[in-house]
Amino acid sequence: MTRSLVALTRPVGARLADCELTHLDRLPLDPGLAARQHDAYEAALRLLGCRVERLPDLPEHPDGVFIEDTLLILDEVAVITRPGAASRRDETADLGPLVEPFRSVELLRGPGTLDGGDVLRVGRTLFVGLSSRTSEDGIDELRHILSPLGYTVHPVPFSGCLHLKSAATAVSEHLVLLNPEWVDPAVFDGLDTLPVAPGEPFAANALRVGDSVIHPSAFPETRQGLENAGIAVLSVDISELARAEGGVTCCSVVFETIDQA
Ligand code: CIR
Repeated sequence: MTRSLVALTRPVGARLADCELTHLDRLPLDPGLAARQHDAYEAALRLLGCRVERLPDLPEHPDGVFIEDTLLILDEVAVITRPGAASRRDETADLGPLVEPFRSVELLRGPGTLDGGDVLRVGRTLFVGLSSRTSEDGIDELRHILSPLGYTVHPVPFSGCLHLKSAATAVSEHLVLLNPEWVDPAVFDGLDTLPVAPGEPFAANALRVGDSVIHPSAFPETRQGLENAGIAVLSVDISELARAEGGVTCCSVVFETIDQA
């Protein structure tokens, strides 16, 4: 029996330029360049030990590449979400059979909504952002599924960005990288916090893989802060995906699996 890391991804779709945008102005967007950056992102996941499994393209869904919003995978269970943007709701349609080989599957049925980008796990605590995509009802439904498994679910108010994990991510089991302008550090009472560098407001989105993080190369000062805190950083250029309001967490769902030898 060996434990290994799996990263589920989706390809960049040809319609990426028609993506949802909430806090950003629409800029020209080259899906070809985004796809090449996405290839390099997947290579970074492999470098950190993940087996990357690309799920099918969703040609009708401009935001399909941002798989994180559609799926949570915890040790015990997978939860298929009910995304808050109507244009994204059907991105979950094919997920059940794709995820069943890895976990038992639960489904958020609504009427509430929840995007995976709002769910920050630290140990057995889930901090869940209350956002334009994630409602109180969605959080309640998630709590109903996860409380019996021993998870505590905390709603978290924040502002200034699309998802909670644009404002804060866990870069180790006890350290949260955050933008204190967007989320109150007191939310993470009992954990250590590290602020992003001044002038790099979008730098709080880091993807933890094992003992390292993948982090956008656009934020070198925050990278320095992470390294000073003892975190190993692998930088990737995701500038084109960032124009679609995407970050490094939202392009994959990473989890541990046990392979029977
Ligand atoms: C959206 O607005 O839904 C996409 N354009 C971006 C989603 C980014 N997802 C994430 O940060 N978890």
